[in-house]
Amino acid sequence: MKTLTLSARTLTAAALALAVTAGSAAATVALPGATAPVTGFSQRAAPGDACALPISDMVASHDHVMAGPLKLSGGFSRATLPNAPVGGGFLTITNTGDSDDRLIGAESPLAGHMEVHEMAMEGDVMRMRELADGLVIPAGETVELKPGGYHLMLMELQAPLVEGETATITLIFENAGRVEVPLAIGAPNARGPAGHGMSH
Ligand SMILES: [Cu+2]
Repeated sequence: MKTLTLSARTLTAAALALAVTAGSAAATVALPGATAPVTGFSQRAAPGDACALPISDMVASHDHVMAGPLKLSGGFSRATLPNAPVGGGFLTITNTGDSDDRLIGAESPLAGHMEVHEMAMEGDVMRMRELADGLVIPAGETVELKPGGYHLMLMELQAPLVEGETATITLIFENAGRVEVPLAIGAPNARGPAGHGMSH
C-alpha cells in the first residue's frame, strides 16, 4: 500500500482541498487564494474541451449513469490552481444488485493516471492513501466518495480543472466493468455537484 506523504507544497494544498469538511473554518484558512486566480484560465484550458464533448449526450436524459446494477450519480470535481499536480473526483455509487462489486480503478484523458484513495487521520496528520485492493461497493448499499473521505485522485493532471466545465472519467469495476461518468467541475471548495444543492 502506497502512502502519499504530503511534503510537497502543491500536494499539501491539494490534499487540504480534499480534506475540507463541512463548515470548517480551518479549511477556509488553509486555502488562501484558492478561489481567486482561476479567472482567466478557462481560455487556456481549450485542449480539455474535446474531452467533454461526449458528455452532453450522456447526461441529456438523466442525472445518473447505470452500469449493470450500479447507479452512479452526483459526480463532481473541483477547480484546480495552475500547475496543481492532482485533482479530486467525487460521486455516489449505489449497488442495487445482490452481490458486492468493487471499484478497482479509474482513467481519464485529463490525468496521467488515477487512483482510488481514502483519507484518514494518522495521529494528528490527515493523510490520503491508495486503496490497493479497491473500494468495495456492498450489495444493496450506497458508497459516497466525497471530500474528506473516499475519493478519486486524478494524478499528473494534463491541464487545470476549470470551474463550469465537465471532466470525463472512466470507472473500472470488478464486476460491472468500465463505465464513463461525468464530473461537473465546481469551485475549489465545492462540496457537491453544482445545481444539486450543497447540503447532501
Ligand atoms: Cu487522494
